[in-house]
Amino acid sequence: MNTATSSALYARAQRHLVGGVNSPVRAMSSIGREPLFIARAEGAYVWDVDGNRYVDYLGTWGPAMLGHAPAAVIDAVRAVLPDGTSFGAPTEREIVFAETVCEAVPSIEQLRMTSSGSEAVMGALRVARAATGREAIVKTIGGYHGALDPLLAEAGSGATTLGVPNSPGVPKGATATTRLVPFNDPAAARAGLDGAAAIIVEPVAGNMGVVPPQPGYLDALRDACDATGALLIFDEVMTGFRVARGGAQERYGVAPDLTCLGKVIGGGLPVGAFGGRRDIMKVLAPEGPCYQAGTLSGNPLATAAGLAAMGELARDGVYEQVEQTSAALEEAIIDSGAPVVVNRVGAMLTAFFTDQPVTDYASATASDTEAFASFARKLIDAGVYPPPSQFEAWFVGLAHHESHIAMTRDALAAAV
Ligand code: KE4
Repeated sequence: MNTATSSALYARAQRHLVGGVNSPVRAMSSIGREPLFIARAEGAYVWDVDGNRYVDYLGTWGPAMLGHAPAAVIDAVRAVLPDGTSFGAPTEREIVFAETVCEAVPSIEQLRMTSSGSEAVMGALRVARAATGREAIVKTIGGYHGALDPLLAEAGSGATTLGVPNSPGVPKGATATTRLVPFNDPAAARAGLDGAAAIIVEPVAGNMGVVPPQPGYLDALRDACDATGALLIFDEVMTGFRVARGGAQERYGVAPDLTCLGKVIGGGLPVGAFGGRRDIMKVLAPEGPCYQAGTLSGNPLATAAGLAAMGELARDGVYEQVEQTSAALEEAIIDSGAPVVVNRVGAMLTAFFTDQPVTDYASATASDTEAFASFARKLIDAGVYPPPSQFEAWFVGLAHHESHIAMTRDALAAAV
């Protein structure tokens, strides 16, 4: 692929944008190449600024469940654009948005909208701490929930589960009440939950690569929270409206106390939301004393885009369709002969360059990241755009069809 224009833009971008990007993973450093600058996207494709077309499985890190620039979303935003872009006041569409989410995710009785998944997680943690009067938060090793101080934590040295910052600039105090336990380890979670406010978990891990919950794991977390009075928080920013219309909680039949959403529910515009039981959410200002706020929360364009996306995802057969296409992609990767283990849940999957089952962060990080990097670079050169990291998910959407899987088979053969 000739990517000279991307390269020139990358050089220029680095003058005034740190690292040339507005989010680190976009820099493609973990696959050892310069980032592609994208000119436009439509359906299953993205085009870079050099005019190269790629079958896209990055899916803008999850939002593109309908594919790119779906007519329903474009038309919905175009229709409301002339009415203004932000009012800083309540609108009817925010009510419809909240009703739509609560209908799709019954464990959410009341919600608060934000402009990103990270902000939704920040709000959920604060509500959990305010509602329980407790401070400790349990998270899983390898779980990613956004760039917020309390959760930019890793396990301290020795047997302790107490968090220490995993980034400069995160104060020790911010992670001092964070406890780290391995994903898919119910006993560790139960032990960590004594006296805790909550556990936050990606019910299907996506940020260590895709790691499904082992049978009974989510139920065990539910029971452990009931036994300790801690709250169960499902971070469904990635899984929400993706692994089922009602998210992982619908797919696995486990109801959390609080849920965080983002990505798909915004149709590609900046949206996040957190919500849950009314008796918990009532602590939130202005009803209660627990503070949370956002200038653009519930933005009129974002709610229009999100409602259009969720509306399309209410059609009969959409989740069966995306399940079939995702299974076909999984099969194509396995058929390619690449030395990988594929984990998939619905329309999200990861091909790990390892020969062992991947069930947690430790087994995920045993993967050969150099092999993945080489594979990803070759896929890009062959016109397929995978997530530029071994520890991210490939996203399938409604715009992927058999023809795209066929193109992907060819690219996989070239990459292998
Ligand atoms: P945002 O603040 O990026 O909207 O959401 C944070 C977040 C929260 N929870 C989960 C489960 C998430 O996956 C994310 C964001 N995911 C990353 C990578 N998978 C987004 C990509 C990026 O950081 O640029």
